[in-house]
Amino acid sequence: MYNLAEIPKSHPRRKSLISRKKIVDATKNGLLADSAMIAHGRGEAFDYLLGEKTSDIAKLSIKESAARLKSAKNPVISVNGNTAVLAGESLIRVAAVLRCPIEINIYYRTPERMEKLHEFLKLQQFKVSKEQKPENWFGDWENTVMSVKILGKEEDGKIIGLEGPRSICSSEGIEKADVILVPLEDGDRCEVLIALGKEVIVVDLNPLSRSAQMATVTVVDDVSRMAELLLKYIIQGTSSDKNWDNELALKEALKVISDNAAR
Ligand code: PTJ
Repeated sequence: MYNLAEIPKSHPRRKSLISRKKIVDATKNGLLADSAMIAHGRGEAFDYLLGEKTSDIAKLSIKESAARLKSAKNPVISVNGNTAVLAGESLIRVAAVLRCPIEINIYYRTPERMEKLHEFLKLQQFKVSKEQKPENWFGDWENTVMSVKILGKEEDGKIIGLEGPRSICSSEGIEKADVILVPLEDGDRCEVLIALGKEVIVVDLNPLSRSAQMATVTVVDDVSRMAELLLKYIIQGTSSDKNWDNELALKEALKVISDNAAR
């Protein structure tokens, strides 16, 4: 695999190559599920069709997500392996601004992966705490970032309606949450969370996936691009559309794909 320094800054697919490298390295380090690369490749294919940029409808969905997360009583950000590696730092910034926890919740659950992802996110948290605070955000950045709880290992909660290890969660995180951001989610967990009365915000490059179809708000965009914009919109402040029509948003995303394909 190439060295990042070898990719020219002007390379048209530089961002995509950097993401690939992150996924490859994290796989070698045991952070990711065996099928993480398959999931990433599937995402890449859709991103190609979306023009590798955040569409107008995705921007609108991110604004809606920002408003719902900001007005939630107990928001939580659920993070799996791919999300931690591609957007961990950005989502720690989002959690800091929202003052909400991050929960590591993985599909292919092993104690080793939980431990490694926890360590990885703690390191990222420390790194983010040393950065300049985001533009237009006021407060003590270092302390706010370091106060973000990284949950998941306690395994003291349950997602009622799911069987086996996938039902395990944190009582302080997903179990208690009213609004959950779950990038790269699996369809039946999304369905169960909705049935429990929670609002579920899904990020998925595939508008046809079951989770995309099941979510309260679906953002059809790459998780790393989405996370950066989400931070901006939360700080700016956006208002929620009480009549949000997710089906319409998904149709718009499909239209972006078909318009791009017809060019
Ligand atoms: O870390 P774990 O154990 O929780 O496992 C995580 C993966 C992603 C491996 C697991 O959840 C899985 O197998 O997912 P699927 O069923 O392959 O679904 C992944 C979905 O995420 C697909 O619909 C992809 O289009 C989408 N996707 C992939 N990469 C991205 C993405 N969506 C947004 N941004 C991406 N970068």
